[in-house]
Amino acid sequence: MEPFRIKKAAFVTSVGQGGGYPEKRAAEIALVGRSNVGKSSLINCLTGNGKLARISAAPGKTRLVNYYLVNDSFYLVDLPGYGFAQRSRGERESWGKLMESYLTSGRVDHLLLLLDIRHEPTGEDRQMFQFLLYYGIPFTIVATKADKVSKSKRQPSANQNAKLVGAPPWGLPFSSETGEGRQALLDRLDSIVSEKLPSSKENEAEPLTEP
Ligand SMILES: Nc1nc2c(ncn2[C@@H]2O[C@H](COP(=O)(O)OP(=O)(O)OP(=O)(O)O)[C@@H](O)[C@H]2O)c(=O)[nH]1
Ligand SMILES: [Mg+2]
Repeated sequence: MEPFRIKKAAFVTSVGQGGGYPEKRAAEIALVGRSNVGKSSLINCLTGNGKLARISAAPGKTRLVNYYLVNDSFYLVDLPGYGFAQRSRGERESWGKLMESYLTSGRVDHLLLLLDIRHEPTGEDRQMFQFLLYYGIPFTIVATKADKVSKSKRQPSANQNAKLVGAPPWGLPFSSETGEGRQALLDRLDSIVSEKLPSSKENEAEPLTEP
């Protein structure tokens, strides 16, 4: 299979609690995970545009549901992170409402659940995993900041974190700093998107006739 390439990626819109989601004309792949785990950085790394999504060393940078359209064929959706202790109760509640309305909207086709490769998953990570199981949302576990652990520990730590969150014991080690795991993730997204959206050739195929 040809390695998948991103030819273009552009910001589409930001959505808050008031709604205003874009027309559902492309597959949606959304990123969830703790604040500061590297969701926005992963989008920038995948798209090769360091300025596309706002990133910050301080947790809580992404506050809205941000849509990026890739190759005119699928959306990457950046979500605000959870587990950010400094947030007020009101902020946590509005985060919960925003996430719940997005994740139960039936719009999301695949979730990337990001877990920091260095740390054991938290109770909130496990809750998020239970939530996506409950709603039957297909997922991939991505172990971020892989550059922070030695090479020999990367795959075992990614697998262990997937297991600890309650998922089958496989995670994809990923680093936005070095690009490790980038092509593997792109190829995975490509196969997710092509299964979701039959190619135009298939759409144009002659209808099957009864023998
Ligand atoms: N070493 C290393 N640092 C990373 C990596 N990915 C992200 N970071 C750093 O981690 C911090 C947080 O990154 P963000 O991408 O803003 O994290 P986020 O998950 O979008 O955070 P919120 O928007 O608060 O939910 C930044 O300082 C990044 O530079 C990585 O692969 N390796
Ligand atoms: Mg962010």
